Amino acid sequence: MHQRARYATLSCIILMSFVALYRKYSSILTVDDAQGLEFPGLEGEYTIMHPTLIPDPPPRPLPPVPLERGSDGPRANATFIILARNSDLQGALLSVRQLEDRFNRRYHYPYVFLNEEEFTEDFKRRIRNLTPSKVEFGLIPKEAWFQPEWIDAEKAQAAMVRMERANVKYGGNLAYHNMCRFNSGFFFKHPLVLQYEWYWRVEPNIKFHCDIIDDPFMYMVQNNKTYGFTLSVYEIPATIKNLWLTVKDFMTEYPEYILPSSVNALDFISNDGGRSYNRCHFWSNFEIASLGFWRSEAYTAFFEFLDKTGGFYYERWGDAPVHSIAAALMLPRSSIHLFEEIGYQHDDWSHCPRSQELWERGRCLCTEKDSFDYSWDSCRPKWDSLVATG
Ligand SMILES: Nc1nc2c(ncn2[C@@H]2O[C@H](COP(=O)(O)OP(=O)(O)O)[C@@H](O)[C@H]2O)c(=O)[nH]1
Ligand SMILES: *[C@@H]1O[C@H](CO)[C@@H](O)[C@H](O)[C@H]1NC(C)=O
Ligand SMILES: *[C@@H]1O[C@H](CO)[C@@H](O)[C@H](O)[C@H]1NC(C)=O
Ligand SMILES: [Mg+2]
Repeated sequence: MHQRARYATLSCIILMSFVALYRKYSSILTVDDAQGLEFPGLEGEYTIMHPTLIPDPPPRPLPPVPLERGSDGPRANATFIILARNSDLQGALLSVRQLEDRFNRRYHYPYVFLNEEEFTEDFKRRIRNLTPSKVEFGLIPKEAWFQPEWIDAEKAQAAMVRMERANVKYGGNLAYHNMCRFNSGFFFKHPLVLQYEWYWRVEPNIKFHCDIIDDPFMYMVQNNKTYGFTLSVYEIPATIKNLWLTVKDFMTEYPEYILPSSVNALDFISNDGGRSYNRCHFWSNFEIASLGFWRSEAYTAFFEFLDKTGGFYYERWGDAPVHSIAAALMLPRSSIHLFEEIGYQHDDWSHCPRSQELWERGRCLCTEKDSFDYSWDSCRPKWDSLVATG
């Protein structure tokens, strides 16, 4: 009995399955049913099969983004500055293309490319092809780039060999030393750069993760900001052995250029009120800043004081700690700005906006997981606590 009941149930299920399958597919098996839709004006000639219509999901409400923001409105007296070699062409193209797509197609700020050699015609042609903006290509004067005569060449060479052996990043690369000195003391004096008040430093091969909807230059102008950054990191100790000692000598000699520590950003770069440097610096591969600050009497004195010690060659001082130390000592902290909304990547280091609102508004490619901001060698927590103390 049990056996028969089981067979009966099983047969029943199989039969019902066939019925269900037939009902499901009979409509597409029957050609007659499919002859529904006709194109007006082509009666009888063309018919199409009923498509299986999958309705679109309801549109996700998007934050209001003024897509053509920037088409009018005021512009800052500003430019992009890209230092590059001819061999950096591919990376420069990628950077400019992203900058245009994410921001500058709506603003048309100009570009200044700088190089210690002449840019090739191919370089110029391919860059110009990416933007309707004015693009200028400048040659760096020799004295703004190469190791000066008064540097003891043997001592500099020995230092490079020592750093190379000790695996100090770029320590043995003379061009890198030249580049750091140029970016510390000369780029803002180049004739093509003298035409402007503001700059945005861009490197080849960087990434912009998000739409940059509002004009960062106008933000700087309208909010009385002087220096803007996205990433901040700890410097490699072996590159700056005597930098802070030199800075302390400068502070003793020129106290008039140093703001009180209740006003400046000293606490970002020192954990002990200035006795030592904690190696925090704003990463200068991205900078949106005032050229006037670097041209000021205070910064000129600062750069010349550092330069005459030879530290750009006898050590490997980077332009990032040099810029950052000057900004932290000589500017009110309120005039230094973190561009949280600008998703940015340099090599493996990435900044991605944390807030959901900014992330959606910028249609960012990155996610918070990619962000370097709160990893162990980021100075972002230091910056946060400085801002929190007001
Ligand atoms: N013209 C020129 N540009 C250089 C030279 N070395 C570096 N640069 C540029 O200087 C910037 C920093 O160099 P990079 O190699 O990215 O150094 P990093 O960012 O410190 O790792 C980039 O914009 C490079 O294209 C050089 O010898 N000549
Ligand atoms: C922009 O700034 C530079 C440098 O200060 C100045 O020489 C130039 O006249 C300014 N241009 C405009 C359009 O205001
Ligand atoms: C703007 O900043 C400068 C220093 O960068 C400061 O001297 C000046 O008082 C500030 N002005 C306003 C209106 O905040
Ligand atoms: Mg770089």
